[in-house]
Amino acid sequence: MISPLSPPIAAQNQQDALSDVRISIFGVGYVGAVSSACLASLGHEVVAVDVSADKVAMVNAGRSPIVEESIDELIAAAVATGRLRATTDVAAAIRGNLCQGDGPRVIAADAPPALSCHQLKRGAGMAVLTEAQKQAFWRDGFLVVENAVSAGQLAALRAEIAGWVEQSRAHAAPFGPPTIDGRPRFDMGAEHSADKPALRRINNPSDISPAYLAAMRDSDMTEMVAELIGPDVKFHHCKINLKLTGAKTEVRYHQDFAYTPHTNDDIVTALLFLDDIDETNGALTVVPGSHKGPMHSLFDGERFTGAVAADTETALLAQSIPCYGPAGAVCLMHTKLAHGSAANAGDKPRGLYICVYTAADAIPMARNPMPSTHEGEIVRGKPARFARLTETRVELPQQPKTASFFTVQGQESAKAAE
Ligand SMILES: O=C(O)CCC(=O)C(=O)O
Repeated sequence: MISPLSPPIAAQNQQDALSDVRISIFGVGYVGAVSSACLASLGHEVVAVDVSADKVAMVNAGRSPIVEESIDELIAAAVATGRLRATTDVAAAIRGNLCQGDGPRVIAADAPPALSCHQLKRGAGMAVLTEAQKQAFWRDGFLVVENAVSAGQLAALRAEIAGWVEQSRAHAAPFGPPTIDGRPRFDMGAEHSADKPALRRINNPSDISPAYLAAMRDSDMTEMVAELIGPDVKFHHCKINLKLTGAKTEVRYHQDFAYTPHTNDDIVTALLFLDDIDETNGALTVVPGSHKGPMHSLFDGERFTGAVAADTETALLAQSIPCYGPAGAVCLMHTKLAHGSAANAGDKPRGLYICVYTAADAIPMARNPMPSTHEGEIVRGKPARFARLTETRVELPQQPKTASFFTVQGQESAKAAE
């Protein structure tokens, strides 16, 4: 219950001094709605921000989006006096241009935060990545940043995966709505069974899932990529690599550019952690600085193996470091960075949502190994009028025919009984 708002005399002077504080509160859940109502009834000017247009409309109509004693009256009174209003416009709320007067400003968030720190920065027109982070990316060829999608986005992505893993139990071989080049959407390792699913790949989930499409198009991850290779950024393809517990999937060392050569290498592979990743569950490992060259061939003679030669791999592994982080973190990786990963030896799954973005003026020099209905979509800025050429000689990859590159790298898919 909310206590009646009659501040004690001792607090009255302090309240008068603060009565022109302008406050933006993010989220009108229990904490945000109650705080907004109480602070407005104390005389402050409050702008409540929420992603839900319905909640915002309720507050502006003088009604509470939550159930709590007295809150409807407080909100109705605060809205009637003009001290409380609600909006979905994050930027305006942060910049303060919804408030009147020049009093001090406070920005507060509902708990759990309705908006990530990156979203608040974006809303205020600030960069998501710091200069030091950008320099680290160009120096090392990779950067791990936490909270690259909101908590809500992450939950939606994980819920989709759980559903797809369940579906895979009913299949003995790669299945699903085909990709636009006619290959199965879902691929499982040879060890897959109904009891112990080994779903290892979902090709272009953004083609079939609104949650994956939204995370690809409009998340802090997208923004970070734009700050590295933007302002004009184009989507190339995406995939999910899963290593469920007991699965044998590993990723042999390679550089992505050898699969997806373009006229220039302003290309970022963003690997979003769908699970907490540590030393137990097959973390991505990378060789810092390897994006500066050389490019390693993925051919053994005339055969495209999709991986570097064994002795090269040994040398790269000796210089490699792992990328750990909580679910929701992203590893932003330069397209020429050498990387791979071992099998999951632990008891928790490891999922990565992998989105490939290019500068708009990087033009493919080979067919997309995983064509998407969204290929070429401009996710930030505008399309390029000119192609930018920085590459002089590139080895052209072979087009995959099977459900995923794991087969190219020598790891068979599950097979239905004859
Ligand atoms: O799943 C991983 O650990 C790395 C993914 C990767 O290198 C790829 O799919 O190209």
